[in-house]
Amino acid sequence: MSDTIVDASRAATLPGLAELRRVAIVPALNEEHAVAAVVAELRAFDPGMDIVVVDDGSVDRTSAVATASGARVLRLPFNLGIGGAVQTGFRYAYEHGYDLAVRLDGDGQHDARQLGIVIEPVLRGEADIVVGSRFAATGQGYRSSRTRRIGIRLLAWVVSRIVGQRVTDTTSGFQALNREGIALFARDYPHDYPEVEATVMVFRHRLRLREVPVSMRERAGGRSSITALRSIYYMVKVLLAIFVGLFRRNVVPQEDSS
Ligand SMILES: Nc1nc2c(ncn2[C@@H]2O[C@H](COP(=O)(O)OP(=O)(O)OP(=O)(O)O)[C@@H](O)[C@H]2O)c(=O)[nH]1
Ligand SMILES: [Mg+2]
Repeated sequence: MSDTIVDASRAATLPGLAELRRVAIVPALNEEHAVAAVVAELRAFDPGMDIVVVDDGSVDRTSAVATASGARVLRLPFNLGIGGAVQTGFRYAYEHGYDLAVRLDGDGQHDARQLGIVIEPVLRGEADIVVGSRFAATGQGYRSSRTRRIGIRLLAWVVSRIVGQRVTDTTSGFQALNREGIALFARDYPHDYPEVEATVMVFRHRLRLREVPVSMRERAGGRSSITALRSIYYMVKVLLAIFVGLFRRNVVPQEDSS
């Protein structure tokens, strides 16, 4: 791991962060074996960051484990899917007046020690949304199945063309957002397989997106939702959604006065 990652591994080293109201949003579906470690890592990174686990209709002990580890748990009455779960987190962040939100998965694949790298461009006012990318770094990237890698590359290529900026990882759920980013996603967030469409949405609303290189861990346990067949379904569906989305009218979110 590089020095930069070590240096930024604790929030205390980030100037200006302590003054912000900040929250971590952690979507979790049946992550009873992973979620406690995620909460502990977040706490170790930044004891002043609130942690919200969105339990997306789990049938295991995810809520109980997350509560016991000290997180606030928003328990959805049934499975909304990742988009609905994440948007619930952003609505919470927006309504509770948070200045900064980070989002990371409840399965432990995102390493909270790398949050410093993801948060920094937001703190410096250089981006509204920062995405931790597995493919932005040169050299050895993230290893995942061949179909999935090809799919991710193709989506990144299409999205880069549409938005006019190079993006390498349109499916990453490892992110940091300022108030404008939180407001956008609180109001409008795609469903089903949301991250790709969300990336396009960010540009269409003229928010600034920046990628930073991160490494991600392999899934520790549980079952991946994405099989080879689903990868293909995902690709077709997301590409269609992007093209349909191009014809949608833009709704630029205003600060809510209600
Ligand atoms: N698959 C899935 N995940 C959900 C849902 N709701 C919340 N999540 C959480 O969203 C996060 C990302 O989902 P994953 O299935 O890990 O997706 P992924 O990381 O792209 O895929 P893997 O590499 O297989 O882990 C995890 O923390 C899930 O627990 C849902 O309805 N479906
Ligand atoms: Mg995962």
